[in-house]
Amino acid sequence: MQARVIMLVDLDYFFAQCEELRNPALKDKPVVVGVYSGRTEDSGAVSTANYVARKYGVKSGIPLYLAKKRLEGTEAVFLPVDDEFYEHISDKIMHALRGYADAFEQVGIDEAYLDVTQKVQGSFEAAKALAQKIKGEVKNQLNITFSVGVGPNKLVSKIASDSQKPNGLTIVKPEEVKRFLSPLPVNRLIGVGRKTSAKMGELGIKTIGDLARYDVQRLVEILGRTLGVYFHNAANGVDNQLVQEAGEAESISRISTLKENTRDLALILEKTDQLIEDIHKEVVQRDISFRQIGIIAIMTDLSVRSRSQMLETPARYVDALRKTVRELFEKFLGESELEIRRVGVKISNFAKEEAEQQQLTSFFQKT
Ligand code: DCP
Ligand code: CA
Ligand code: CA
Repeated sequence: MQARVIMLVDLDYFFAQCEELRNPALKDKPVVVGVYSGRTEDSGAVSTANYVARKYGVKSGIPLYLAKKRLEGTEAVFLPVDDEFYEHISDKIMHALRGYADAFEQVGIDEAYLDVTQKVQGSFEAAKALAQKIKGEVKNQLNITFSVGVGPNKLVSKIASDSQKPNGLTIVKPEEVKRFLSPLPVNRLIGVGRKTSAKMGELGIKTIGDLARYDVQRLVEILGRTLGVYFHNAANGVDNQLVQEAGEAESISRISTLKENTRDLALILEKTDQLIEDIHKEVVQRDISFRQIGIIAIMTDLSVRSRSQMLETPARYVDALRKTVRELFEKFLGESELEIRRVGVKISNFAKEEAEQQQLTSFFQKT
């Protein structure tokens, strides 16, 4: 199998960069974006700060009063978070990035994985050129900078993207993975928090290289099978997770021919109930929930019609399916004259907990 080429794009000092975008005069000043809890004027925490402010030791998570203190005597500008605006900018960038990838997966508001294996025909040199091109085009069109990591899988590209910021570009070829990861502290691996890293420290494991060399059997005894194996693989730069679009790309559908051509709701629902049972089995088996429900009707003239409904919250039960399918068919019959020959039910927009490995990473995913 051809080695994969995966890119992770992480937007630089994102909330603060958005603020600079709509007010370029901020650019040379320290900019701090924070969540004001409202108790006193300065209570709350820093969401992020631009790189000018970071020179003064201001960073995500510290209290606002402390940021104020560290920036005393500067022209620092403090702003409250404006999620809606950041989402809007994020959507535009993600839309642009998606076009460069064979497969695309957004993670949080300011990160996305791009599988570009086909696009660059497996070449890391070509991937470097592509990353530079994307950087240039996004800077030109949207005036936003970001850091890129390129590696043979998601794990390596993510760590690579963190290693040079802002506006960084870090390429780690398959043969360089070990050398790249080895000297880094273990807490650079997703899932190694303070507790785990303390535990590993007691075992003499300080770097990812230490962890990679550590006896996997021992690791499993200490951390349990799932974590032990996960960390062993991760430390060795092994990660098979696919880059895949969350939701919309996937759907489950069933179609079947009615006993007779009809416009009778009861007859139609009798058939769709069977289809729903079948779909639901797959929902349970795959342990997913869905947000979109659709119906398909193939008319006696063989034309295909469809209708769908987006739910407010993800559902996973038969009841929600039955109810929505019924409503959609009621409405559909009111709008069309022809008799129906075949009917179908389709669900999409999945939220999912799929393989064990994926569960692990989403569980650990830092935003
Ligand atoms: N964020 C937040 N609170 C945190 C961490 C982050 O509200 N404790 C928000 C603000 C960030 C955004 O999430 O702009 C993205 O987080 P990152 O960790 O990617 O940090 P930045 O994009 O701000 O900076 P960097 O240039 O280091 O990526
Ligand atoms: Ca990020
Ligand atoms: Ca970022």
